[in-house]
Amino acid sequence: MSDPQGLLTLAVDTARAAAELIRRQRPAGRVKASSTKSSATDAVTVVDVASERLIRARLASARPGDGFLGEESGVVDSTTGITWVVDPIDGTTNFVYGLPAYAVSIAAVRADVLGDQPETGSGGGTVVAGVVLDVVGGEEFTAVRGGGARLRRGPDDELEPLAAVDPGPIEQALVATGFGYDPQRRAAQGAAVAALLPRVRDVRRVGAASLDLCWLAAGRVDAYVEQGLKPWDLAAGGLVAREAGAVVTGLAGEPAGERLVLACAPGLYAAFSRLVLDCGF
Ligand code: LIP
Repeated sequence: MSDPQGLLTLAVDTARAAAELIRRQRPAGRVKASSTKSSATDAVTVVDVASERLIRARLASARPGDGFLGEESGVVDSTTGITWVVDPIDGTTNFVYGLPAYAVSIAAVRADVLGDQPETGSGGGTVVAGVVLDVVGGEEFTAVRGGGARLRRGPDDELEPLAAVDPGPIEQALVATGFGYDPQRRAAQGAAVAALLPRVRDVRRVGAASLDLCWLAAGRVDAYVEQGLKPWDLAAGGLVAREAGAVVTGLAGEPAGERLVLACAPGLYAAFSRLVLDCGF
């Protein structure tokens, strides 16, 4: 078993290498999707695949026997008790269009056989270290379980601690959200967000869950809610948000997962969770 700090150092080095590959391989203009997955808009590019291949190779070389769960290449069970949960480009649609909001997300999860979602308790794992690296802006959000969350704004900058900000009333909250790729699910999510919009300050739809969660940790939004997240969208950013003091959970005491992720500062949780239920998420 490795110490969380050692796992984090490996994750950060690997994320930096992947981000460099993504920057180098992204052509100017719009990127052509090489295939789609769950729907005609759920794009995959050759750079997604190349990034995940690099991440997988580096982690396997450094820690043979670890498990791996990646968005583009599926799952390998662990023989070491550690599984890596990886989104090689979180915010793929932004990457395709050249919108500067996409990240490499790498998390180390302590589990022999990973359940459907880390932190679910249903055979799931415990996220012990994670990094979310904003490929365009260069910001690195990191956390180890029980060790707090930090932000390095650039390669020459110091690490600064992160703390989710306790905002005022829910009516003043800036809420981040997102939508799945399934058209039917999007219709329901759109209706829920339409009901939410007049009852909060405003809504932001960035397109990368890992960045949404890290920006919550940095106080750039007050709350986040989304349905349909996969383990690789949630694992690293969820740890960063938790370690920055945010509540990251599902509805009615369920763990955060595909059904719903709700995240906010503790002082906002009662009002926000009531509002989320009331709006029909
Ligand atoms: C994205 C998520 C985002 C969601 C998008 C998409 P991907 O992940 O990070 O929160 O709203 O629809 O699922 O597919 O870019 O890795």
